[in-house]
Amino acid sequence: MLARIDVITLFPDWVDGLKALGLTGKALASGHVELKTWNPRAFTADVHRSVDDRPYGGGPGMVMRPEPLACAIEAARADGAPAASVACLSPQGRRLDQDGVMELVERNRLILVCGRYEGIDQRVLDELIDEEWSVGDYVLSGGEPAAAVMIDAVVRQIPGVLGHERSVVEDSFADGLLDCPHFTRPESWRGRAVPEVLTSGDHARIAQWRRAQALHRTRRLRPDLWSRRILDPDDKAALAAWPQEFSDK
Ligand code: 4GN
Repeated sequence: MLARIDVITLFPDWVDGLKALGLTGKALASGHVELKTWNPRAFTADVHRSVDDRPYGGGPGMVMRPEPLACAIEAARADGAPAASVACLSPQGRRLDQDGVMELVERNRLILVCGRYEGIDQRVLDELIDEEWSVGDYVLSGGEPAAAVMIDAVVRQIPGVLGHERSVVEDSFADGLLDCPHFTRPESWRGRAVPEVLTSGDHARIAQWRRAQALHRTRRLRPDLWSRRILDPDDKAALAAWPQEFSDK
């Protein structure tokens, strides 16, 4: 189970911010997982502490210099228990989904490398990076926001991190489905009533309604997920109990 995350970054504030905020902050403060940042700038030897340089072959922008980055990765790797791999966040990476999150949380340690500028020198990737992950098909100006997304998704799966243990299993995607709708007081708000079933106190019926809603939403909004779903007995029971909710209204 994940106990430690190391992030190699020129902007440690991006990642250290996670320690102060919300659920990730609580998980880090309570010692469920340790988060440590390593700044390549601290591994520079020149007077200007430069971490980037002009690209061979010309062109716009700068490239991260290999040596400070490599030294930061190696320092992180040498500190503490061995990590199975070093990962980099990039648009070329494996697309992160809930299955990927569950794989990552099983590891004892994650080392995440955040690139900046036009990119990382390819030789560092070849020499020291074992895997690449992407949080979606778009370009960010640095790997930090992608790392923050990955860290948040992973940390909330560590047992004991969520106050309500049930919330994790009932989450969107825990079961390959989108989440059901949620309601709180008042029972009527701006002329909109809470679905009657939710105030019925019939917990089995409520669970079936929620499942039918999740199935309906997934079919309507995410046909890609829907086409891969094999309806299990609970799905079929929910659909049989709530045919109107599932039909397209
Ligand atoms: C990750 C990193 C997008 C993602 C990134 C993503 C920084 N953009 N989709 N940008 O997960 C040059 C050096 C681009 C690293 C990279």
